[in-house]
This record gives sequence, structure tokens and C-alpha cells, in this order.
Amino acid sequence: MKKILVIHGPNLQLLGQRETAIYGVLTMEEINKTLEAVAASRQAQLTFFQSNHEGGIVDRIGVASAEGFAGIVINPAAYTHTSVAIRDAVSASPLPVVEVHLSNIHKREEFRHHSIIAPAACGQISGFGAQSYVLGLMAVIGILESH
Ligand code: CA2
Repeated sequence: MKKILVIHGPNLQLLGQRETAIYGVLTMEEINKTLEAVAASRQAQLTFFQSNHEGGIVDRIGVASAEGFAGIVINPAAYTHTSVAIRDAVSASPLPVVEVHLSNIHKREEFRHHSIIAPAACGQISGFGAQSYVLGLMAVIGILESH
């Protein structure tokens, strides 16, 4: 059983309640349930972590390998565009990390076009709503199965 950590960054606990035109109507818990169903069919076990705190996310990435996780799916949310600390944590991690975004960050305000994290990740999936998480999870599983 592959253990995969799914990290939701700041404000994603608000999903489904506000800004539904941009981020969709599903709550974070509903997205997690969808991911659980995909994981169950691919012999993967998921753990979910949401934090509004940069250091909390850095800490969690830092211990993930020692905790037995094999890969990480992360939506760094606003920290995508600001956090050298999360990028360094991703770089330092031996685990495959896939960055996901609900919205197409390249189609939005200029300040969202650049991801500080992306060069340290295996890849980035952006713009497919909740499906971005599913695609990100499948990408991590695909990487693990190809090793
Ligand atoms: O599209 C994405 O997934 C983002 O990572 C979402 C972030 C945004 O800062 C990134 O540029 C793109 C924002 C997450 C905030 O989520 C909310 C959900 C509902 C209501 C308000 C914010």
C-alpha cells in the first residue's frame, strides 16, 4: 500500500462556500472523498493535511518521508507565488511532489502566473477544478509505479 500525503494550503478550507465561480462548488472534504475513491482503486492510502501556516506546511513536507509517505500532492494555494520556504522543503524532500491548482493560474492575475514551487516539483496541474487533484494523485501514483 502506497502512502500519499495530500496537502491543502491556506484558505482552501473555505472551498464550496465562497468564490465558487473560480474554485467550484465542492468542499475540501468532498474533494478528499473523491480522492479516497481513486486511491482505493489504486492501492494507495491517503492522509490529508490543511494548513494556513507556511511553517506548518514546511514541517509536514519535511517529515513526510520519515513518516513512511511515498509521495505528495500539494495545492500550495497563495504560497505558490510567495514561498521560498515551501519550495526549499519540496527540493529537499526525496519524495515525488506534484503541484495542483483548481483554477488555471496562467489565465488569472499576473501575480498568479509564476509558481515559486513548480521548478522543485515533478510537475504542475492547473485549471481542471477538483479534477486537478485527481490528475495530480494519478501522476504521483504513476511515478511510484514506474519506479
Ligand atoms: O487555483 C488554485 O487552486 C489556487 O492555488 C487557489 C489559491 C490561489 O491563491 C492560487 O493562486 C490558485 C487560493 C485558495 C483560496 O481558496 C478559497 C476558496 C474559497 C473562497 C476563498 C478562497
